[in-house]
Amino acid sequence: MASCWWRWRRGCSWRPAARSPGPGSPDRAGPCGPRPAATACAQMSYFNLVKSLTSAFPNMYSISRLHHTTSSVDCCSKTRSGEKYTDPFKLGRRDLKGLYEDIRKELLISATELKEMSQYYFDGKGKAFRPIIVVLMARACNTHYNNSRDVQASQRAIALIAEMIHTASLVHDDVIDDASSRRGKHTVNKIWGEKKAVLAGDLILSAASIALARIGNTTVISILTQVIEDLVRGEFLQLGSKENENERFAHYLEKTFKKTASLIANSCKAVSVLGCPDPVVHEIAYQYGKNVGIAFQLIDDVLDFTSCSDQMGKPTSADLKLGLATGPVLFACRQFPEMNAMIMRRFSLPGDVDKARQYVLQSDGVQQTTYLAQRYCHEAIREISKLRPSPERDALIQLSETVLTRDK
Ligand code: GRG
Repeated sequence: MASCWWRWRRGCSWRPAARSPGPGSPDRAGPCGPRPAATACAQMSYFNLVKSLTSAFPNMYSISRLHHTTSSVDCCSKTRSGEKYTDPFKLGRRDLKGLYEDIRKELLISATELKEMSQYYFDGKGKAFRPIIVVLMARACNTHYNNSRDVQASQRAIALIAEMIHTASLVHDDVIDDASSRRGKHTVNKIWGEKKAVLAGDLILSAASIALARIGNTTVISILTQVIEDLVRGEFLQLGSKENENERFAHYLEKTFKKTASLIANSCKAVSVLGCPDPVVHEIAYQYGKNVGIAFQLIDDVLDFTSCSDQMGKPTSADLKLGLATGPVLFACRQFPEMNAMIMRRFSLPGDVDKARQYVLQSDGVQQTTYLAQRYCHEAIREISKLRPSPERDALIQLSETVLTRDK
C-alpha cells in the first residue's frame, strides 16, 4: 500500500510541488525517477512509523515530531525566528478584531430579511481559518520584503473578502447538498428555503466583489476572480465520477484543489502581491496556501469518518450519503475492490453507506489519507520556510500542523 498513491499522483497536477526536495524529503522518492534503495527503505520505515503512530493515536498526527526541528508545544513555542508566540490563531486574531462587524457593514442593505440571511453566518462561530492564514501571510511577506510587520488595510480587506467568498460558497453548497445543519445551527436553506438561500449567497458574493474592486488592484482582482471560477468548477467536478481508479484519484485531488485550496492559495498570493513586488514570494505564498488547503480538505474528509456530529456541527458520513468517494474511500477500495461497484453507483443502494463506512474503518484508508495530508503539510512548510524568519512565518508553520491535529 505504501507506494500506491504515488501511482495515483502520476499525471496529477495537484500534488505537492516537488522542486529540488532536500535530503530526506519524501519527495525524493517520487514517481519521476528510480528511488535509491536506501531512500526507498527510509521511506518505507517512515511510512510504517506514521502508520503505526496513526493507528495507535488516531488524533496525534504531528508532523513536527516526525519531520522538522521546530519545537512545538501547544500554547507557547520558541520559534525558528527566536521569538516567543502563543499560537497562530492568537497571533493572527490581533489583526482581525472587528472582522465580523466589518463584514456585516459590507452587507448593510435595506431589505431586512435579505440582510438577516446574508449576515447569518458572520456570527463569530466559524474558525476564521482563512482570514487568519491571510493576515499571517501578509505579515510574513511584509517582513520578508522590507522588514515591516504591519498589515496594510488592503491586505486586511483580502482577509474579509476570503471569508465572504468562503461563506457564500457554504450557503450555496448547503442548497446543492440539501444540508440541514452547519456550525451547529440550521442552514440558511432550511430556515428561509432554497430560492432565498441562493440569493443570499449571491448577495454575499456581490458584496465581496465590491470590496475587491475597492482595493483597485487589477492583478489582485484577477487572482481572486479565479477562485470563484475554481469553486464553481470544483463543485461541478464533484457532480461527476470516474470509472478508472487512477483517474478517480486525480479527479478527487483536482476537485479538492478547486473547491477548497484555490481560495486559500489565491488569497495568500493576493496579500503577497500587495505587500511585495517579487514574483518568487508570490509563488511561495501560493504554494503554501495550496498545500495547506489540500491538506485541510483531506483532513476534513477523514473527520467525516472519525468525528462525531456534535464535534463537527454537521452530520458525519455526510460525504457517503451524498454519494461522494473521498480519500478514505479511494484508499479503502484498494484493499476492498468490492467497493468499486458501490462507488460507481454513488452508494445509492440500501445499506451501501453503512457497508462502505465499515470497509473504510477496517481498511487503512483513514491513515493513508492522513499520511497524504501530512505530505502536503510538509510541502507547505518547505515552501514557507523560504521566507525570512518572523513570528508570523513560524505561526504559519505551526498552523499547518494544526490542520493535521484538528478535530473539527
Ligand atoms: C458562490 C462562489 C460560489 C460558489 C458556488 C457551491 C460552490 C460553488 C462551491 C462549494 C465550495 C465549498 C463549500 C467547499 C467546502 C470547503 C470546506 C472544507 C468548508 C469547511 O470549511 P471550515 O471547516 O468551515 O473552515 P467553518 O465553518 O469553520 O468556516
